[in-house]
Amino acid sequence: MVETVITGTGLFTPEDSISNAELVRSLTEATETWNAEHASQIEEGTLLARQPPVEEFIFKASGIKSRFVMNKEGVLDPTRLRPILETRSEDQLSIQAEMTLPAIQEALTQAGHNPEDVDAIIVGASNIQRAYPAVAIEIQEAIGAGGWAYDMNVACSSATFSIQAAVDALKSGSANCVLVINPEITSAHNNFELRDFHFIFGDACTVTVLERAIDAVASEQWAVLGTKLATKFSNNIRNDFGFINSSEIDQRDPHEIVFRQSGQRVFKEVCPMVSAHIRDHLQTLELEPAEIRRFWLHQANLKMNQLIAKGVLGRVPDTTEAPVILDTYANTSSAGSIIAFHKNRTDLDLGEKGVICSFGAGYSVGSIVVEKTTG
Ligand code: CO8
Repeated sequence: MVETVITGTGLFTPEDSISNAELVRSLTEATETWNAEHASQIEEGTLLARQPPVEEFIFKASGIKSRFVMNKEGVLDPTRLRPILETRSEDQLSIQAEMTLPAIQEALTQAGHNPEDVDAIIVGASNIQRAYPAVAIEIQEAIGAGGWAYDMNVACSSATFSIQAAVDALKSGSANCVLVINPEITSAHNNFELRDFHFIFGDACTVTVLERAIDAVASEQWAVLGTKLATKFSNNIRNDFGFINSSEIDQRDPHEIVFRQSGQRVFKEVCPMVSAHIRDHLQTLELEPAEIRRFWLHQANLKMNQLIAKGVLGRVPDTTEAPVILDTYANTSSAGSIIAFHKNRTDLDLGEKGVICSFGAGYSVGSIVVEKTTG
């Protein structure tokens, strides 16, 4: 059997960070303005007054304290509530390609490779900045990599789904050194106008280097013992933004063409699905949950992660077993579980095993079981 290994990871964290208090202050002002502008309809009963956000609710409901964003000024401007991003010409590197470069450099340095060694790039993200040409191909050109590149989108599971695609490419021989890149600019596709959604997301980019064990030179290596993906259709997390929008007979409400969800339903339906998925995956690999030293879970909600890990282990894990990064990063969609892996793995001993697991819109669930083999 061809053994595939993760030989490096990289992380780009934007400079701007926004605390819950700052976010709540700006949305409170925007809510008061909106209610004043719609006072007559609210009085007539044709519109409901918007409720201002409550800072304490955010941490209690989600475990989030702050988030990083590509542009703080625009998000916090109560008259705008979205980032201010420059419009770039075709000759300039696009913003989504640009944010990947520091993370690529870090990941390749760990792997002991140069960009010319890379012969496949998969960009997986919840929101890709344009339909084509692929951002992955733009990155390939920018770093001087060879081979092939493409973009894919499986929402929050884009990293694990693209890791499985990379593993399959390495096993089949269609690639030798694959970069999986997850550049998430969630702030440009979040709804900062509504208190239910404004606090959930943050921006970041992760990169993972995968190759065959026989080619690897990195001082730290993680064997991929197995990958398992699953999907089940649900409308509970949805974003109808797309090229059809402008041709539709009935123009959509602007709130439909950004992120929206039924958070409670997602919570109730996804937690048992993910616990069962991980248990099944471990069983297939003839591993007991107790043999897993660490769970690098998707970072959407702290209670959700505790419930999922409890469904696997039979008890609530501590933060060394299931590390938390969403307190400072919030939900960075596909990047979340890889950020957790990137920041919390060096203390594991050789032979120790862990599970990288994502879950999100689709629904989609992906798990990658890894073992530290070198380092
Ligand atoms: N301040 C005060 N009150 C609030 C606030 C706030 N900020 N937000 C909500 N409330 C209110 C609600 O309005 C509601 O009031 P009422 O009862 O009067 O209607 C009340 O609090 C309770 O609301 P909820 O039931 O929604 O609260 P929960 O306790 O369920 O917490 C959560 C909400 C945190 C959203 C929780 O349900 C959750 O985390 N669910 C799981 C979410 C999840 O994992 N989603 C995955 C989505 S990500 C993904 O798959 C990829 C998409 C990525 C796209 C990125 C683009 C941006």
